Amino acid sequence: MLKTFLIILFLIFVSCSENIETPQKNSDVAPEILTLQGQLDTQTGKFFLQIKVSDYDSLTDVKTVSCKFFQPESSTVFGETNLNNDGTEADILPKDSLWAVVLPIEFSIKDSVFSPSDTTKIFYEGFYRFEFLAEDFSGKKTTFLDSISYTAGNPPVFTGNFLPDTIQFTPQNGVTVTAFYPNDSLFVLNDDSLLFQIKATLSDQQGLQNIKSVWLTVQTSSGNLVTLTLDDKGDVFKGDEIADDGTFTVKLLITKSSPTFNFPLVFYALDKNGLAAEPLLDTLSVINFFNPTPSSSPKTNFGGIFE
Ligand SMILES: [Ca+2]
Ligand SMILES: [Ca+2]
Ligand SMILES: [Ca+2]
Repeated sequence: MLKTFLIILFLIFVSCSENIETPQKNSDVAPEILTLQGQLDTQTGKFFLQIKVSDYDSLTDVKTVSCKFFQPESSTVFGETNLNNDGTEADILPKDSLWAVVLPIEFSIKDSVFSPSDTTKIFYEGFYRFEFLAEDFSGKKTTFLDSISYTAGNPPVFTGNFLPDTIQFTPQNGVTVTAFYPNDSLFVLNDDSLLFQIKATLSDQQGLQNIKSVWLTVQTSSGNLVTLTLDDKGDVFKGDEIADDGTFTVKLLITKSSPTFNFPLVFYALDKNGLAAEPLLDTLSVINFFNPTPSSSPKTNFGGIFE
């Protein structure tokens, strides 16, 4: 009798101490999804997602967090993935309230543009939509819908350019090179070659640092297309006087071997979001008394600029 009483007393004690140390799990409460943070890294094309999930019982009661993802303007599920909370990849700390994942590059990338210096990615603009599902160990589920907007901004704009209108080689005192610049300025040199600058000025609503590359093409008299990069790095060799001022420059040499020809020039620019400026067209006229006719067939020394 006493023994039975002691056992009952012991059982009451054990059940009471359990109640004190671990509160009764309320399995009627589903996890709660709180805040979505996300960002498209336009350098790598990676789309980071991080979501805050809480659970009334405890953080460790959240079993899985997954999400379906949709491209802008699309109602078709592009993909579905689990988010991590183990402190690996995009997740910073393990077993906290933040779950994270990196979505595949194919999700956000629309196209790639090749410029002379590198490859730029173009991404879908608009609202990327996400449908989250969190489930706890008692099988309670919560869904949460949210979106992240991405806009690429505005393309760069050419605000001006500067180069000679005409370069002339004449047999005076040996060879005289004359460069006729816009606004009637003249540059005269007694030599058989001329080193001159080509400049382009640009603006971008996202700031000059948003401009990624500026280049021009020169069409030779035989139809070849030569590409030249313009710099805004204060590179003296390229003739750029001030770095990061929006004036992009290249320095070129022209010699009396150049044919008489109106060389078509096209200026191009691309920003870091892959947006292209409206191309700027110009012409450089070469009048050469030593070489009066343009070449009729492609030159063998392919790569010359004014040939
Ligand atoms: Ca975490
Ligand atoms: Ca821009
Ligand atoms: Ca500059």
